[in-house]
Amino acid sequence: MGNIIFEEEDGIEKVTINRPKALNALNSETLKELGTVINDISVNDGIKAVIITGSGSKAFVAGADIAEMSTLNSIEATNFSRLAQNVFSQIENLPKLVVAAVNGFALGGGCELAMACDVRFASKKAKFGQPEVNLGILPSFGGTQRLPKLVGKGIAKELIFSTDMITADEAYRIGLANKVYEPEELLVKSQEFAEKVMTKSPWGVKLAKACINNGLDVDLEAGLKYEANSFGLCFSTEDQKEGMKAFLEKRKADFKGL
Ligand code: CO8
Repeated sequence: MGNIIFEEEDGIEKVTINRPKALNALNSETLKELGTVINDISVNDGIKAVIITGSGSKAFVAGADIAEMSTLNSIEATNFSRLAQNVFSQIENLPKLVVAAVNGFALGGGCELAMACDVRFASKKAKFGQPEVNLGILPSFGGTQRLPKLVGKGIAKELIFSTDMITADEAYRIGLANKVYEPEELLVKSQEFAEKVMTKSPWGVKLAKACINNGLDVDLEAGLKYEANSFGLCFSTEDQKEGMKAFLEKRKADFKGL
């Protein structure tokens, strides 16, 4: 596992994309390693939250690896896109919180990786952009689908067509970044957010996440049905009993995720 560093502390797994010499660009080897790490996290109940970041101070991820892509034929390119799409969908659908701690350039596939996470916390030094049309390609790690859902169709088209790189403050203004922090605060704040979410009901969080994700892909009626069924499911959990009992007893709930 040479391109990904993963370390767990108190239930939070920090996953660092580690190819600093290539500004953490995603080649197929790195994507496969990331897929393995995410798969392991998905079946490890001891890990309650994930923070994804980039190695070094310059880049989160500066995109898909252009050197590797330059050699691909059409079929290989489709497979490369599917590989990343599958890994990113796995991240998006992990039944636990995933924070993108965007510490520098989040370009192309890097911006797309950040968008597959639940929230994006940005360092003041971060830069976001989708520069693919400069290279004669288009965003294909989910960018044409996730960016409009986050910032709206018009702004997504503006960013993708112009390839403009935007600052963290601008990303915050358009709703791409949730928060902007001083570079040295970024990981601490990401961790604090994860710790806060970890005090909540794991069932509540994971079902709400699934409802939000699924709801964006279906019509309102189907989304509402999914929400009502998920709500019903809560009532078969100990979390729901503990949460309501704790409220009535005027104490803090102690959720076990059961
Ligand atoms: N891929 C490969 N290598 C990269 C990448 C990348 N995306 N980005 C940077 N590097 C490498 C550089 O080649 C350089 O290597 P070397 O030192 O060996 O020459 C090293 O990282 C440092 O980069 P720079 O010297 O360029 O650093 P600067 O500070 O001058 O510039 C930038 C930083 C502005 C981030 C610049 O590196 C840059 O523009 N990078 C490319 C950004 C980009 O276009 N990203 C989008 C890539 S396309 C993509 O992500 C498509 C996803 C969907 C594809 C679907 C495929 C089928």
